[in-house]
Amino acid sequence: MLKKIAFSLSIGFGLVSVAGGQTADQAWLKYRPVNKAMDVPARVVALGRGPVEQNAANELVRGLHGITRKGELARNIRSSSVILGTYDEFKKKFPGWKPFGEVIPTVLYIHDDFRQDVPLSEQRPYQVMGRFLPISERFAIYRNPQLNSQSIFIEARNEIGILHGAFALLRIVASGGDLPPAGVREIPAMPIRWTNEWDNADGTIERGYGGRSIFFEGGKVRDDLAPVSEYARLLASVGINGCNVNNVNNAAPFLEPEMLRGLARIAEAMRTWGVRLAMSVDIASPQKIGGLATYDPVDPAVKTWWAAKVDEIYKLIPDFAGFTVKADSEGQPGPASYGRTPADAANVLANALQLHGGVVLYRAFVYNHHLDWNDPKADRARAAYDIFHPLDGKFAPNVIVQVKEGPIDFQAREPVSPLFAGLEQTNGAMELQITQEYLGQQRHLVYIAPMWKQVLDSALRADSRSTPVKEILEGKSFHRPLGGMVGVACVGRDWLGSPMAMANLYAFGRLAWDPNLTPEQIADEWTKQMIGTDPEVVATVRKMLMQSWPAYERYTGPLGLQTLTDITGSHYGPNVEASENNGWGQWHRADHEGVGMDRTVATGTGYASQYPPELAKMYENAATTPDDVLLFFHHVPYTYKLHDGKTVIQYIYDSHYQGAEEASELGKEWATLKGKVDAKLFEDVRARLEYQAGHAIVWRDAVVQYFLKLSGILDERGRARNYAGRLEAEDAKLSGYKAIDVQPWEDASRGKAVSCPQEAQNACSAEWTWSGQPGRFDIAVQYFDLQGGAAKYSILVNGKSIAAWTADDHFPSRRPNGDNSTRYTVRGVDLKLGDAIRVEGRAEGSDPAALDYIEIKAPDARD
Ligand code: GCW
Repeated sequence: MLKKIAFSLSIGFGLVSVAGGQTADQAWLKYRPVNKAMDVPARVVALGRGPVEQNAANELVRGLHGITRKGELARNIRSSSVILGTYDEFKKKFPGWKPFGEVIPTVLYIHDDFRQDVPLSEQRPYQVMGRFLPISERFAIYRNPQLNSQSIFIEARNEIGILHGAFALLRIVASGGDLPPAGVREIPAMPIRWTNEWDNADGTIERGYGGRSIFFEGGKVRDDLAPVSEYARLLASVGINGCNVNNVNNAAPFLEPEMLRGLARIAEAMRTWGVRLAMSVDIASPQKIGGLATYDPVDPAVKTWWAAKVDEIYKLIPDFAGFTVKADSEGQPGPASYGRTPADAANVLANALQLHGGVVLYRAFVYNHHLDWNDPKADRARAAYDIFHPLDGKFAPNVIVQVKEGPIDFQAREPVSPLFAGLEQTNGAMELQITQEYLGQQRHLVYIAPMWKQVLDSALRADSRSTPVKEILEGKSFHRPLGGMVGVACVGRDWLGSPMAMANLYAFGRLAWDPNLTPEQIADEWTKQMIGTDPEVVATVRKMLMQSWPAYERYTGPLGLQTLTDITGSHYGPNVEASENNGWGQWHRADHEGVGMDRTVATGTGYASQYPPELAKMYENAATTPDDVLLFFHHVPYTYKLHDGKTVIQYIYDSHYQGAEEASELGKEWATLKGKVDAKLFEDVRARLEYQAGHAIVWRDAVVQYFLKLSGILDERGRARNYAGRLEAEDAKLSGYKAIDVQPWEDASRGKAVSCPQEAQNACSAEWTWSGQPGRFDIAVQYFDLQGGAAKYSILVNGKSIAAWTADDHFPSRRPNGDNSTRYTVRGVDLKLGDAIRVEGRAEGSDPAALDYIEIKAPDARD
């Protein structure tokens, strides 16, 4: 203990997190001891005194101390040490020293004026980009036999590179790995590696599922910004170098002077972690908060207003990274109000920022959400390309067009946006969603890295060349200096709200740093740091993570149908028709005959033609369109045969059954790790996976019974609407409970459930008599857990209670439906002929203890 105190004093911060505080070690920076850790010197020497370098040294000491139980900050290189420094510092300390294998990225050569002997910050006309060039973030880690073979050098051009190097070394040590004999040399693939947070000034977070904002509360920046520093530490550990902290919607108040002073504090909290602050701005700000009569971007007064505002920001935040803009989209004002283009708007901001070295991330998520759904040519997917492709070459050099990875909106599967290939003379960044808005909102385990990786590797074949998306973003394909990846994270005071979801934040940073990493590699790295280095744990978690996205796609919306969820509401549970008959344009056009959106040139919206010729040709024809996006491009009859000969309708049935089965596998795999992982984590993840398995059944049954009714075509395997062991609540002997029609109908088994009305004094019951074989069974109770109260349920056999629970979760929606339909399973119940099985429900508040069915099945293998 004494040692611990001495240690923490010597490095200036506590080892143990403050009780109740939000810390990076709740995520993957745990720095736990590992078996046979690599041999690292205990002494850490920073050659320079700069704040980022000092921070890197402190982090190394903290990490090494945790993992190897030794680690101290030292001033002199007496014995073997880990030595950190910039090139200049190494040169001074070790005469004759040369950088270890310096590599200049190819993209730099595109600037005729790039000179290796001139500091990056002084290079013009791309001065603005100097701050963003990946080369300023490169690092090398190696043992230098000429100087001291026991020592490890971490060298970089700039301090920020040293920080990346320190984290890279810690990652190796924490994973139980070793430094390769040839050392490690890394340079990030892309300059822009940012997260976007959709935090509002009042402390709420749009599409956030991990609690309230760590940045804002009550219209102001929070007093306690310790969690912000911890977040920046997490981001830095995976190479993220920018964070936009406020929502792209409702951004105007953030430019008010008091808020800017608060933002300066946030920037300060992140600065020593090399994470630069960016903010979202409302294009109408000159009018909304500036008192001007207009916000027309080409109006001289508007230009002057922005220039002055930007000056004000840089006085407070000298390393401010830039603006993100959502305009002319989903109700946000934009240049279209004045007949101006996105380029007009972006360039006004860019010109103001250019003087200070800032950039504009202008979002291509611009579309009309009042489309006419009766118009077969209307297509939201077309919008980004239709609007931005004609503007290619018209954006200022420090503008980056931020394009969502697919043409719609973060669905479980979309084709890659054609706009990546449609901007050859414009910088492009890809926007991904780390927060799982459409992917189970962190209640479902969905590891998204495999999807991102597919997108990054997608060959768009622009100009009939090899132009995978990752090379476009890296700037290689079209020689663009500024590109990258932006991840919408929406972390809150409970990080992402689920421990396993942190794998996505981790993976995002790692892929933006190096898109050639595989999702499996990243899963292993994360698991070793977050959960444990035991090979069985690593292999099992990797398997679970890798299964999770395909499973989710199968039980929600396969074949490119998109996530068949409540599009105008929660974006969570199943609601197949919600996307139809409204202007939002996420249509799948399912009718009695067939399903899918015709986006061909010949008979549809023509979207397919936005791709470079080879892909356009492939997507134009259903026979050459990959099955997994078939219904995104084509409207086909249910009997249309996929590449393996299966019909579309049978695929829909099979996929949902398979996906739900795979979701239940996840829980079984995790169960094998009992005793091998932290007990609290084990129970937390176990409960979540059990919920997910139940909710996957809700999804399965909803989509399957919907398409069965619509198509009238039976499931060849007889499963659709034949539920073995299921006893419907509406068929039970009811006391107090009344049958209700659930909306949408497909969210309840056979469309009906029972609900406990007020006149029943809140106490109701449903009873069934067991008429099957005697034996031991699992009994699943499917009920609706509404947020307006904590209803109580119990299940009794012959009057004897066998389980009781409270429905006190906070699911979306206030009506019983697929958002809140939940399964509780009692395992190992003995039943004999004639036994009375009763579920009692006690309503509370506006939660009427609604009940869908019970299902009696052979015991699950996991027990
Ligand atoms: O997917 C939609 C979300 C909105 C979001 C919007 C966007 C911030 O449902 O919540 O608004 O995308 O990306 O701008």
